[in-house]
Amino acid sequence: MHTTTQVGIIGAGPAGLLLALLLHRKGIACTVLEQRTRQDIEATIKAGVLEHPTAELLRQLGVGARMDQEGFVHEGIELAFGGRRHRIDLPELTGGKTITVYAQHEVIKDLVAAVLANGTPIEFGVSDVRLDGLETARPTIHYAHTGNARSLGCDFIGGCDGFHGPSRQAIPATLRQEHLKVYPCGWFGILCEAPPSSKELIYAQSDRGFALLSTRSQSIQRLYFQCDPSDHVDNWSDDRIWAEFQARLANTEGWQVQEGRIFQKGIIAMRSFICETLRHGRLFLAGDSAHIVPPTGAKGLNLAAGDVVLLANALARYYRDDTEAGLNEYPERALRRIWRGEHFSWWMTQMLHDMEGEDSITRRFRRAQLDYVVSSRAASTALAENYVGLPFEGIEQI
Ligand code: RFL
Ligand code: PHB
Repeated sequence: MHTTTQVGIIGAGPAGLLLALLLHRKGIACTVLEQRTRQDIEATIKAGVLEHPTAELLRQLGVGARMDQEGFVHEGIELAFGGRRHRIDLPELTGGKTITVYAQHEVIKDLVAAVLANGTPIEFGVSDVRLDGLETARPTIHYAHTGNARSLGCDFIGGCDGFHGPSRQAIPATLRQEHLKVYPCGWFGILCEAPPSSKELIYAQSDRGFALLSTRSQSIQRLYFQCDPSDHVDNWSDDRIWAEFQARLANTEGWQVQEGRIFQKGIIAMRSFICETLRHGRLFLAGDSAHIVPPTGAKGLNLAAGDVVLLANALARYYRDDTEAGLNEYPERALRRIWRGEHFSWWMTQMLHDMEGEDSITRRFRRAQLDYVVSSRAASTALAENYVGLPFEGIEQI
């Protein structure tokens, strides 16, 4: 079966779903193709922190109601080292901006419901996705659905299929400009039933490595600690996990991590990756398909949102003014924000993690940097303004 649309979007993650909503507002038709089931994407545990501009974008798109009801606005984060916590006051340092803690799979539920409600088709459970004719005016996405061969003819393809998807791979390797840094550590993440240990997120640096206390609700907490990326969750009993958190968050302030039943465990790798070739003919990459950050800066989903605001505006300009000028500018404009987010994520990571094989001077530099960040208003401000998120370019045109 062959169908047609204006923009074919591959991937129903934050990038693909937000792009679909933004295009609908501009009167541009699209179809979203997703390899997993709706249940699966609505249950996958990923991000938790939404930047100020991302939360605003969700509100502007009419999908912020549940976030405002069930999410948590945080006005600070804490950096813990040397047995003490140091608060970074976000609104005070950024002219009133905050972050919102609201789980990515809840954002996905809200976005899927809104995309379907406005009549944009999402085909779940597709397989064998193949991109064709990218350098022609009418590219095609070939795929299979419930065993049947299908194709979607479109004017443009939004490659929003994450790091492992086929879109980036459809750009010839000789044309792709890529940058990769693999970190010698990973994150061990858990979800547990416990009350919050702290009112705000704690990013902790210790002699045993990094740990992060985050939250999901008054009764569910999200915690991470730095681990060997080749380690396995089966090596970590619940007792061993809690002993590690207690050791890394040991302090002289008389508070303790609240323990509880652990119901989810996982290990993630950490890398910085950028494919600067965001456009190939009629294919445009956005989100994790083009760039990955280590999670320390809480930037991945937020960068994806910034990309699709620019991409939707460029596509709208194409249909409105019959010009490719906006589309031609998309890579350069998007890459400015992407590189800023990449650098911030790397900076937070190197400041807070012990890296294998590092020398004693590097370790001492880290402490000197942490001391400076919490004691200088200029340095705290630099952290705060990046953490709450720099403004999305083109947001006024959505
Ligand atoms: P996604 O979310 O990976 O979505 C891509 C979608 O494409 C589908 N797909 C395909 N569909 C059709 N055909 C194919 N062949 C396909 N191949 C793949 C996939 O099934 C999927 O549904 O990419 P997107 O939309 O670019 O969004 C990126 C974000 O998901 C990611 O950057 C964040 O989760 C990163 N991240 C965080 N970001 C933040 O902004 N704040 C945070 O606090 C934060 N914390 C995190 C994070 C990521 C984490 N993990 C698990 C990597 C914490 C963690 C632990
Ligand atoms: C989360 O709550 O999952 C989370 C919070 C902060 C980060 C990364 C992840 O930097």
